[in-house]
Formats: sequence, C-alpha cells, structure tokens
Amino acid sequence: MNDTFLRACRGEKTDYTPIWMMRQAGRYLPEYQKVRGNVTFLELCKSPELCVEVTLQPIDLLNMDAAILFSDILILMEAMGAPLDFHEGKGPVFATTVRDQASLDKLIIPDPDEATGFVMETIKLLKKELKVPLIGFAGAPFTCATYLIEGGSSKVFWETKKLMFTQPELFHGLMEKITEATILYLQAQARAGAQALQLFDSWAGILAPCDYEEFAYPYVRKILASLKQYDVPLIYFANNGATLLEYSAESGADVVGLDWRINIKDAIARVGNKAVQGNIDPFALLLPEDKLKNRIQRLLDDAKDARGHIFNLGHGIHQFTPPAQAKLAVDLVHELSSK
Ligand code: 1CP
Repeated sequence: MNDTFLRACRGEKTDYTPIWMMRQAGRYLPEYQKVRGNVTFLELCKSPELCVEVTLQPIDLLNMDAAILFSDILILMEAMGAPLDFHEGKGPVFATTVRDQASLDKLIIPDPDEATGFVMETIKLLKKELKVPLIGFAGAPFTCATYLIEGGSSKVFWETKKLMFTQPELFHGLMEKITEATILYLQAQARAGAQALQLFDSWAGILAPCDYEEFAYPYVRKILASLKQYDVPLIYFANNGATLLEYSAESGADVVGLDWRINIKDAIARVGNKAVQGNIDPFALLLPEDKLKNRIQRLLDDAKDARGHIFNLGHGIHQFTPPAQAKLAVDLVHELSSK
C-alpha cells in the first residue's frame, strides 16, 4: 500500500509530496460522465458498485496518492429526513426548509449503518481494491445547515444569517442535531475502513470571525474530538478561511486545508505544528506546462517548512478542466518533489 499521503498527514518524512484533488471524481472526467449518463446523481451515490468505479477513476487515470469516497455531503442531510433532489444545472434542492422549531423537530439522528449503509458498503468494497489510502468525509455542520435553511445553494445566505442573528437558540439547536448525526456518520466511516476523515466547511468563510467562533467552531471541535479514538488523520478544510486559520489550527485537526487565497508560507507560519493541504488555484491547472511547472515548484518551495504537506487544489476541480492538465499537475508534483 502506498501510504505516502498518511505519512504526510502525520508529519512523517516522505519520499515525495503526495497529491490528491478535491472533487477528483466528477464531471471533468469523460469516464465519470459515462457512468453518470445512465443514472441520476443520487442513484449513483446509492449504488456502491458504481461509487467504487468512479472513486477509482482518478486513481487509475491520474495516479492520485489518495482516494476520496464518492458521495456527497448532503447525503447525510437526506438521511436526517430532509427530502433532497439534484436538478441539472441548479444543484441540490431540498423539498422543505428548516427555519422553525417544527421543521427542526422533524429531523432525525439516523443510525448510519442503516440509513446510509450504501456509504459503508462502498468503503468496504473500496478497501479491497485500493492501493492508496481512502479518505472518508462529511460536511461541517455550518455548511450543511446553510443548505437545510436555504433549501439549496445560495449566494447571499440571507435566510441562514437571518436565523442565526434573530433566532440563535433555534440555530444552535439545528447545529447540535447535525453535529450528533455527523459524529455517528464519521465514526461509522472509520469503523468501515476509512483511513483519514475530512470535514468540508465550504461556507465557513462567509462568517465574521466572531460569528464563526460562536456559531460554527464549537461544533467542528466537538466532531473532531469524537474521532480522535479512531487514530486516523483528521483534515479540516474551511473554504475562504484565511481569516480563520488560527481556529482551524486549534480545531483538533491534524491537517489544515488551505484554499488559494493565502500564500502557503504565511499559512504555515500561522498554523504552526500542523500538516497543511492545498493550495493551488483550481484554475491554475489551465496554465501552459512551463508556467504550471514554475507555479508548482514555487508552491513546493514555499511549503518546505510545513510539518507535512499534501498537495491539493484550493477547492474542487472545475468541471471544464481538461483531464490531461490534471494529470500533468500530478506528474509534476511527483517529479519536482522527489528531487
Ligand atoms: O451532476 C453530477 O454528476 C453531480 C456533481 C456532483 C459531484 C460529482 C455533486 C453535486 N457532488 C459531487 C461529489 C462530491 N461532493 C464529492 C465526491 C468525491 C470527490 O471529491 O471526488 C465530495 C467530496 C462532495 C462534497 C460537497 N458537495 C461539498 C463540499 C466540497 C465543496 O466542493 O465545497 C459541497 C458544498 C457539496 C454540495 C453539492 N453537491 C453537488 C453540488 C452541485 C453541490 C452544490 C455546490 C454549491 O452549493 O455551490
């Protein structure tokens, strides 16, 4: 087994810098499109054999050093009792919203092995196939809450912030419920065989630091603390989180995810004795080869004092990225970092 990724997470010496890309299984790959052409996104998420197939695609095609379970952060919200659909071009849509006590009371804390058995089955099947470590994941409570409150994706987060500021107790109640469900869900993933766990906080960056500290951070800490017993590296990624780095460093995560809006050297100075993951701009994959090479070399140089560095994009790979460019980046990271 190639354990370079796990070693980097733990701050151990590695022969080269491991790389994987957020959203590495997905629409930019024609091989994914082919599988997806026959099923809806939710059907795909609930078919372990197909999830295994698409999880393996970027490992086989692009030579990534870690696999990430194919699923979605909103699968757990659906299992909590929020009816979910994915509309072409529009993204996730919930049939109802959670904005009052009655709708909060309707949410349940599911048994993960029953309600999301297909996820645990996918993990078990993947473990038989994989020669690189498998990352399990969930959405962080604040990010998940935005989808439940808004009823889908949002740009302004009006309803989320309105609830947070005008009904803080209700807001905290929702966060507590998502937190409890997420703890059980990630613990089940660890038991099923996930070798690292990542919490995606895609929308943490819309919060003022003081509001993050009050409304989001305590729940991140609680989840990460509950996972310590499994002895798997924990990764916390707060997107748009350059203003929140000190929190991320103290969150209980072993690895701090970084988007591209901060220089990795500055970030390393601020997070201290933690491994970091990131942080090339996903669109930099479009650079011509010589420029991409310079960009990667610079990032590797800037990250040399990190306790550990896992090369990654600063956010998910864009759906129109040519796969050949992603492959080029993987090869360059391997080549330049093993010198
Ligand atoms: O049409 C399709 O085929 C669906 C596109 C797609 C895919 C491939 C969605 C819809 N989700 C996914 C998979 C997915 N989602 C993974 C799989 C594994 C991998 O990384 O390879 C992961 C980890 C996620 C996580 C996820 N889903 C996040 C957090 C990470 C991030 O990108 O910020 C979020 C916010 C979602 C919600 C979501 N899922 C899909 C959409 C269109 C959205 C909404 C995004 C938004 O609100 O802007």
